[in-house]
Amino acid sequence: MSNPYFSSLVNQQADGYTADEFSNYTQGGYLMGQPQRNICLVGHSGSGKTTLAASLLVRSGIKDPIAFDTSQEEKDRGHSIDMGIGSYEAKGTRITLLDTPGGDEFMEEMVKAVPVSDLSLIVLNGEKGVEVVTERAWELTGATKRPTAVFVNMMDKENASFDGAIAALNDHFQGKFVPLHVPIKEESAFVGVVDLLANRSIYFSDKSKQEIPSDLQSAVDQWRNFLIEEVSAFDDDLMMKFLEEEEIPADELTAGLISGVSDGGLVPIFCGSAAEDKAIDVLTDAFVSLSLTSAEQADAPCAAVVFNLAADPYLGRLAYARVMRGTLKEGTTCFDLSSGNKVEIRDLYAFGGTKQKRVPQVESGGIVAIGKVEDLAVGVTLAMQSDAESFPLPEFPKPVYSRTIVPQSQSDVEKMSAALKELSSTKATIRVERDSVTKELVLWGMGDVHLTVFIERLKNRYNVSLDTHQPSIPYKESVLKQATAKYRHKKQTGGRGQFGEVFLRIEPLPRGEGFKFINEIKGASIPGQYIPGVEKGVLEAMEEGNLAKYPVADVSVAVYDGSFHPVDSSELAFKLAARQAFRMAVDQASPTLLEPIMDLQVRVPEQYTGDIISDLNGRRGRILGMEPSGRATTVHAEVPLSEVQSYALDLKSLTQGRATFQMHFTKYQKVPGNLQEKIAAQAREAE
Ligand SMILES: Nc1nc2c(ncn2[C@@H]2O[C@H](COP(=O)(O)OP(=O)(O)OP(=O)(O)O)[C@@H](O)[C@H]2O)c(=O)[nH]1
Ligand SMILES: [Mg+2]
Repeated sequence: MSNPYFSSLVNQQADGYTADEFSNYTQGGYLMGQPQRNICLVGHSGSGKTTLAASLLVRSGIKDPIAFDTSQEEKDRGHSIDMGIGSYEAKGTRITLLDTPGGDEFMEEMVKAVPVSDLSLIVLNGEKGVEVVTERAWELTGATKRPTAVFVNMMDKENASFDGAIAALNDHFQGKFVPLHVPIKEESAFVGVVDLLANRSIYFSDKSKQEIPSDLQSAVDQWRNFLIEEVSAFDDDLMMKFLEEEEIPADELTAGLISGVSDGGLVPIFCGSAAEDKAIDVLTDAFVSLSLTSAEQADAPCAAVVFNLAADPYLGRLAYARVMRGTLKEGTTCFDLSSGNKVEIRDLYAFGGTKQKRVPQVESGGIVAIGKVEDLAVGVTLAMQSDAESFPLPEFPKPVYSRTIVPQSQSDVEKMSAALKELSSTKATIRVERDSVTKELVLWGMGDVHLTVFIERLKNRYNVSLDTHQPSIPYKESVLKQATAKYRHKKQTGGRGQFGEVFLRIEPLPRGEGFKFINEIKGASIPGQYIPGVEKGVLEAMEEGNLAKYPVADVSVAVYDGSFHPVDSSELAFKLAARQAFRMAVDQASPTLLEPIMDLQVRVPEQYTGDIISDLNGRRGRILGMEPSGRATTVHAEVPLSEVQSYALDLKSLTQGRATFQMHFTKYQKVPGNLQEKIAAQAREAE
């Protein structure tokens, strides 16, 4: 799609990207045989993930890493929105960093990044310790026994506390956390760390100095003993040495640690300062040595999982995949295991520090972007064999917050639909749908910030301007009892007249059953050719509504008698008669309004359970059950949609962002009498 945002970027990029450079990469076999480590950075917003990712790239010699927070919306906010991917080389290993946003409404990126990473690094703000999104990150990694490590960042700050962070981790999560560092502070300055594996100090300003400060010695002894004890549990030889109090060399300890981390049992903790580039070299060493990729063979039949989609300003739509098995090669054809469709692998790009590079193939363990593929969805597995095993991603959170979108001008109307389709297809937690009752175009997402960013992006990239408002509630109408009515439509307008008479009986149907039309005419009171006219008239009247102009649902309508005129009757005359008869029958049948009811699962820390339940009661909610899960409780309830349209925002302020919830439409239900009158009056006013 051509648009001003993309073409301006294409021009900028073209300057630094020569054709020679391109062909070099296609010849070079850029990734062949090189060990790969994919590391995702996860954790709460503002803990310093993006700063750390950029510092690591700079450290490796990349001068101007532009891999992270590149979009206008990220620059404006100073927060990540999309997954950022950058890579560098250390000790012959290619390390690919997946930097994820820590905003709770952007959790989708974390769900995509963790499963394709060899190690997840949870970044903590050293002053704040465990925060809300730290908990979400832990659920995805440590709690599922995936290889995980922790980096306590911002140790340069005066109030940062490594001990506090360790205590918070142990307090919140059931993991075997083993510190590998102890920070060294002089006055309040962060000057070095004690490396517990090597049992020596590293000073940032004086590489020759190794002694352990005397005031730290007892803490170091205690943590080193703890480390040896925990690591020994993963290695029988070490256990023997530990029990017999033999000296354990650093390399044996490291080897034990690797097996402890790779099966998710041990979670090493590092500390440093991303902004001041302190103690982050050690992290790179750990990425190389601690995150073992499983024994994947490059010559097995290829399988790769698509974990991310992006609209690249220069290369167009890219599908990011991690090769799980075998080698993904340009020019081959794979199966999309979800749809069964064949997918031609045309352009493959791997990641340098600052730009994507064309490559002929990528071996198992590698992360690659596939160009020129339009129809791939996030989460699909591509494989050479159509019956290969797929690698499913965890379930994404479902959108819970909606706004109606309205184009600002005629030119926005024209551009909107293609732009919406292209942008929303890259995100699993964004959905656009036309409400069948209100006819409004509704944008669904995770919260206000999420949707605001999406709408800004439509403006910045596609020059589409949209206004938003709270969606109207798609009420429906129905009846509570049986009633009958008859109507004769008769018109004499000179020439041929119109005549049709219809007797209708209306009855309520069980909720959700919609509409049933029954023809009970026996004999010739209404000739067969006019019956479709009767049904059409009923359907039109149902669509128009009666009480408050909402569509009528869950009714059965029988035509049981009538009369006709041999010359003046027509399908149209019977349609008009049926429309009127239907309205009259509804008036007699206790008409009622129905409202959409949502099924809600709210997961809250225990201390908020009482508040959540009384709040839901205040929203006309019906509590269906409560289930403890760890230190949280899941409250299950049914609540009318009109009461939870801004629940995503309200729940955040009720619980300081500590709760999460899922919500989906479950059924229509009668609106209580007092409210029904109010809604009907509003609908009449709006006309
Ligand atoms: N003093 C100090 N500040 C830091 C450090 N690391 C990051 N910061 C600052 O903290 C702020 C947030 O850093 P980011 O790297 O954007 O945080 P993030 O985790 O990527 O945040 P999200 O993208 O919102 O999830 C920035 O102003 C950084 O400069 C650190 O080690 N020390
Ligand atoms: Mg960030």
